[in-house]
Amino acid sequence: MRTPRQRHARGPLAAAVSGLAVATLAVTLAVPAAAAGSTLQAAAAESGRYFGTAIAASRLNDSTYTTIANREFNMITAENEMKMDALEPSQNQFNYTNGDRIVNWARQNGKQVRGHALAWHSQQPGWMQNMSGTALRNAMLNHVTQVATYYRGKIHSWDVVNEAFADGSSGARRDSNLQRTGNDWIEAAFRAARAADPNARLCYNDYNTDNWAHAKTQAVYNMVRDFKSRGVPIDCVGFQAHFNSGNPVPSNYDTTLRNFAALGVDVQITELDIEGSGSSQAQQYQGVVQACLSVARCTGITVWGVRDTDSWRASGTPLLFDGSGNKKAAYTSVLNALNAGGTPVPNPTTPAPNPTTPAPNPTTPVPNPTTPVPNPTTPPPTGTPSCTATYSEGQKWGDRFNGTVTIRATTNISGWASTVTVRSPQRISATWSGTPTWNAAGNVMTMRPSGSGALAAGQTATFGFTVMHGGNWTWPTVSCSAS
Ligand code: 9MR
Repeated sequence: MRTPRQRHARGPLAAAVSGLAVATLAVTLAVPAAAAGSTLQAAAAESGRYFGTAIAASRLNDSTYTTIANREFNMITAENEMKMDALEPSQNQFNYTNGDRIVNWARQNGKQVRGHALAWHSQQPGWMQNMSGTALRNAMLNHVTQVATYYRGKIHSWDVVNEAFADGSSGARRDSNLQRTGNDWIEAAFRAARAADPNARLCYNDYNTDNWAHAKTQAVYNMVRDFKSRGVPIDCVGFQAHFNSGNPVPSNYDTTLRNFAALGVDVQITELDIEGSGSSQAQQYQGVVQACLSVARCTGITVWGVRDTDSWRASGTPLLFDGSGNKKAAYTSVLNALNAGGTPVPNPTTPAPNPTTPAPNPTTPVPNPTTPVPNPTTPPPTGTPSCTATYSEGQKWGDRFNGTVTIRATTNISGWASTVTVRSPQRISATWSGTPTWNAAGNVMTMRPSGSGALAAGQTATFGFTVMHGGNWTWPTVSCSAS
């Protein structure tokens, strides 16, 4: 199958336009070519998917950590801070401090949030562990309602119920205080979550459900099928995907994902980590990414931490960055697999973007009009900072399209800002690989680099965005100014 990039390969016109662009100082051109994504989020977005990570609030003041997280990922899960014990330490007294730190960090950086987790047998606050019967059922439903209401509008997907099935060959529900309140506790939690936040995708999330032949996988499948047939509000199934030598990536992983998706739910890989190192680890990561990319309703992948040293299984070095923040072989294999393209996520199965991208802020100053615009008729004195901006068309869907902008430094520059202007009724609903600000009308985005914007002459940087087109397919105009 041809990838989106192959479909939009450069033609003679594009080559000619590109030549012009290099000779021009500030360009507002549209070139039908897409560069391979140079970050995980950019590469995943080419096929309409997200790429996420778990974040720990305690590490948000570690700049190596936040730099990688901001650059590579556009979906954020709180590793522990939005669990029941964290949010409701005393009954009906909620503490959102650390959950908010993560949600706010994500939103301020233009990222979406997976909520984890509303109801779970584990990490319950002490007061809940000792409850049973109707009192526990009501306490659980109150927790679901309160938390989903508090975060309403900010959550892409909620893990509504986590890990409710037993391991092994029984195919039974896991015994727990919640299960003992009655077999319908899971659907009750889903209905409460839907009522509290009708726009969040509602997921069932579990581990050891990757191999299609396993009894636990079949049991979850049967529950989801039953929920769909009875109208229980479930939108997605999360596959945690914690792998190691005793629990390897199954060769039938794509079958599992495809069969669940065929029930009419999205599937997401929600906590991916694979113990190991080197090419063996890299190959297994590649297999997981390829499995997701082969299933249209596999809408995104989240790894369970940033660096190996951040992992709950640190000794197994299961993540994509080493303890110093260097990219591992596994990183490269994931990036390459994403860039190889896959089945695009079709429009109807993707949630409308929640307003998790910071809304255009009328108090944010518009791009500074006093910044001198390079004069295109006069060649600049050698050394005057300058850059070009080139638009490339990306994946298209019924309601939206992706675009990327390549910034090329034509001199050595210490920073850049690029404006992207969309036309009514278009609006930009998501961005990656940069920090956006907006004009008051919301139609002009100024994108600045998230880290240093320094580029040597000839070097490039890329950022991307999604446009909800509202029927207007006109390409945005883009320009660049350098300092
Ligand atoms: O990574 C989390 C670790 O920091 C916690 O100590 C642990 C406590 O249960 O939970 C870990 O995250 C788990 C996730 O919430 C659910 N799936 C399994 C994850 C790894 O244990």
